[in-house]
Amino acid sequence: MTQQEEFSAPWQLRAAFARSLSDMYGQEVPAYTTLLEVSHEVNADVVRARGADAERLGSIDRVTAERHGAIRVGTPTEISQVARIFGAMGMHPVGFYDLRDASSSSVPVISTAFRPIDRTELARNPFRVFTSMLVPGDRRFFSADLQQRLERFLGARTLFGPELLTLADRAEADGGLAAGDAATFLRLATEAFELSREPVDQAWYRELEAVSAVAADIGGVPSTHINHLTPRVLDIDDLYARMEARGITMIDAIQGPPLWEGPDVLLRQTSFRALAEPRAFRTPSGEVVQDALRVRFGEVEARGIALTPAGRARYDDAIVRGATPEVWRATFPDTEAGLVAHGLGYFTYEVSDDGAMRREPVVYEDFLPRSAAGIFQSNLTDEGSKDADQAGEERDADWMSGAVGRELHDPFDLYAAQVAASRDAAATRLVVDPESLDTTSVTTSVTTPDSTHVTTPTNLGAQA
Ligand code: OOG
Ligand code: NI
Repeated sequence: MTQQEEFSAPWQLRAAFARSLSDMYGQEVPAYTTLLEVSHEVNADVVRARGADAERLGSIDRVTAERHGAIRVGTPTEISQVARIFGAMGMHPVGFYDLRDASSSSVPVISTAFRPIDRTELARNPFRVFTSMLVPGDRRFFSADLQQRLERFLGARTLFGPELLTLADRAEADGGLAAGDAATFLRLATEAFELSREPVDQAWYRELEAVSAVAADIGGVPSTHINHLTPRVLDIDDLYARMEARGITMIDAIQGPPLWEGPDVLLRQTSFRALAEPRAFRTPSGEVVQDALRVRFGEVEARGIALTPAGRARYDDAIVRGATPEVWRATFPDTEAGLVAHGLGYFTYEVSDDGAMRREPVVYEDFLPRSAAGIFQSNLTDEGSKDADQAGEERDADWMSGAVGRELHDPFDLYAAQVAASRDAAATRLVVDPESLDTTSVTTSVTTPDSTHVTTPTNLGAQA
């Protein structure tokens, strides 16, 4: 094969980067490898037990390769560089999360997620990275003096070298990279997220840690690292039990919706506790000593149906009342048809060859601030300090978009556009006006769109 033929498209860079990061993280955090093994066992068992129905929210190939990563940076310059690196892989900033208010302990960050945004790209590889950025100007956490020293420290470091950024820009401009450049790009991008072995300035790290362990993890060291890499499972309750049976201590709960008999919505997540990893520290007298830090953990998630703003409002309300099956029964219909009837979930429509219209749930591709805060919080060894009497610094999606230097996509808009596109295509197929498309008469498929359909007619079929 010639070099020319070995050109890597953005999705290929994304898939290769997710694999390379996963290999690196498995070497750094062996418990992650156990988590992957158990996830694969659980998924294989679910597919055996439930057959095609197990693939309703994504093919088993997609789910097996599916990961989300979490990274944390310090400044607008750094997050704009992150955006260039992920832009090369066809990943765009989606959503705004303010974790400063979502957590009771000290988590002084705001976040977005970089991910593919169109349907075919998501199906090819849905790799996403939850990316958080410090807010050093927030007086609830940092004094003016500490802010100044923190910003000076962050301003003086380089997380991503010029070669990596040049290759990222080239990939984005050219729609991919030739073989040699792709290999270099993937190597440099992976290295940028390895845990540094350089001794950490002890006094500086501990000073920040007293304010917030997250602030120390971000601004206490001159490099960044992947914080966790999360596989997707089809049965998270089963996974939780199997991990504990293997002697790995999990956090107390599964975050998000409870286990219940109705449709899975949004996202359920859990994790194993951050492990003590050996790290070298340089003491104020210049001596290098060995100590340990607990910052990196292993998370796993199960994904459900994306909710509309109305569905999300119900979710937000239900979650504060306690994520119990009773609360869920009082809040959500127990069938997909019920979610549709009440306008709570997103579903696409497709016309099959026999003219019948099928409805497919749209999988939730994003994150939840409360769960994210719960995951951050459950893995902190210390609450840190937060002065709730101080005014917080205003931050919103527009501010984040400016920092990232790109449009920040709204998750609801992306889901709604996907639904609208499917309705237009279905209407065209049926030669009707999209407005008059009757989506109440559908066939509920129990398989993925690209496999053979076993269908349960719920109504009359085609509207021709
Ligand atoms: C990010 C925590 C949020 C999730 O899955 O909700 C997150 C972090 O720990 O940096 O990854
Ligand atoms: Ni996560």
